[in-house]
Amino acid sequence: MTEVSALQTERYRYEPKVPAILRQDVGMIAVKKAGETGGAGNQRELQRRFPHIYGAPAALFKRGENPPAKKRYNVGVVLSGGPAPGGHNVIAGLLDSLKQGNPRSKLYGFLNGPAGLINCAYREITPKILQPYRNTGGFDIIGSGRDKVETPDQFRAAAETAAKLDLDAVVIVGGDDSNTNAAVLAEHFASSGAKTRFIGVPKTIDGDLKNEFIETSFGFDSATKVYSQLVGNIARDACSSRKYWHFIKVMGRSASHIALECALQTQANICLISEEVEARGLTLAQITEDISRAVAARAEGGENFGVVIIPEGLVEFIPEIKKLIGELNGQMAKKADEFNALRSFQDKRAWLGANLSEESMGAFNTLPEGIAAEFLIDRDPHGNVQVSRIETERLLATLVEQRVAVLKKEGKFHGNFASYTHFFGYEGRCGAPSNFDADYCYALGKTAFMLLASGLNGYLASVRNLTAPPSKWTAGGVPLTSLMHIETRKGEPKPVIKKALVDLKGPVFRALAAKREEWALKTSYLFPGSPQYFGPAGVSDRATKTLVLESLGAKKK
Ligand code: FBP
Repeated sequence: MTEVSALQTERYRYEPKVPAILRQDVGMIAVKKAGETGGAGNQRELQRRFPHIYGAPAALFKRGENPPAKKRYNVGVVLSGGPAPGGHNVIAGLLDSLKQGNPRSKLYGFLNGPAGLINCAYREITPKILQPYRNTGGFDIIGSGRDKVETPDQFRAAAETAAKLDLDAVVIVGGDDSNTNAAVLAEHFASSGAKTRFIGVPKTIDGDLKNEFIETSFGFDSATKVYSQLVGNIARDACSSRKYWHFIKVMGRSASHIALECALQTQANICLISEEVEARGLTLAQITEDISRAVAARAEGGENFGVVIIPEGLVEFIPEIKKLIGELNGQMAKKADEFNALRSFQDKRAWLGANLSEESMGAFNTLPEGIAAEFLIDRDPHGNVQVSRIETERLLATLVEQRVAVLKKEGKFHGNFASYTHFFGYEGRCGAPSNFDADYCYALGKTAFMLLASGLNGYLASVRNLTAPPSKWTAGGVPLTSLMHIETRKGEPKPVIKKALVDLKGPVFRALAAKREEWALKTSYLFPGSPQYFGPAGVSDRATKTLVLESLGAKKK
């Protein structure tokens, strides 16, 4: 037998806590309509592009007879985008329900994301194959990928795969871009009269796939617990050795939910929130000035150390850099052959001089060369700049160092400044799922099965009431189109799922805003410690501050 760690051995024994409604036999869970839905914007255009799936009602499970759940199904599953803790439990919930409904049903796992569906690359997932993956992190059971499904050839290939395997449904486990794929495929198959239905499952550590029906995406809970532990450990080192400022970038491609959650869990001195930077129109120079002033103020009290949390997506929210990235994305896509033929950074800079506006070229030239080059790295298949590869933490540490040197010369800074930079991203994406994510994901997998077995197409699995004990969680689905709007991607208007960014009027940001001046000056760190899987529920089953504050806020409304 393959050797496994002591924790893994114990986690195999963990039985996810299941919502009461999903504990019934699958044949006894019926669906009721639970409210009309529209889109997140551009309703008419969405209706035009998704005539078969737009405007369907939200669905809620209740006790009742559901004979189709007992039929024999062939189902495919795709794990898509960045890994998130709990993906294997989605498959576990899906497979267990599928087999409970009919032991002859089959589950096919497509390999390496949407590409597996296109290329008909798959493995059948049996209970035996799944067993060693239960309650484990990662997506390694079948791998993941970021391919965008959009060309006629890809649709044709996906249809061939579905026909070959006689698929009744495909479950796509993914974030905003991956669930956009799910919606597009659901519409395409419905319009061609094919029987295969598409169901999405809300995954992303970034926490930005949510609305009134989706309280959180899975993975956010586990990943923020890992990052908060690491930030807390660094904070403890900072106040022990008292000589370094730590600039820590945390993942979250656009939204700052991860940074915000980590700040609330650790009470770090400074936490930048990209959405606020954009709302206040703060330039790079102003951000640098704000941090430098905090550095100088802490030095007055002899505290030549501190912790700054930086959301990964920050650069896309600083007005002059946002404009630069927008122009780069457009030009690099429009003149791809020309740009890709350029070899040296100097050649690329010269090309940009001829293709960018003066303002954007000016912004590009303010960046240190190594970091400027990171802005030119290939876009992902959805046209996004790969912010995890831009060293914003180094950029800010360098600019603050330069600025405090000036303040020193002016007699406005009397301390010392030395910095370290960190990027916490991949450290948290594949950790063992927290109890919350293990339970939530198992329930999402069971929910996905009930949606497809109820004949629904183009729905996202929705499990709610998440701050209550799992037995009280509710389950159902919401049309994918209700989360969509139109955005410019690669210079073209495209229907995509709208990212839920940090709400600056919401309770989570307000909790930070109420304390951040105090935390900047006064060392008041919290040390969350490592994620716990056993022991007091107050520690091991603790929900994120984001979820708790948002659900309290929702109840007050
Ligand atoms: P998803 O939206 O796919 O869940 O992305 C999560 C994420 O971890 C982001 O936080 C990060 O920017 C991105 O993936 C990095 O992706 P990659 O590993 O492909 O570089």
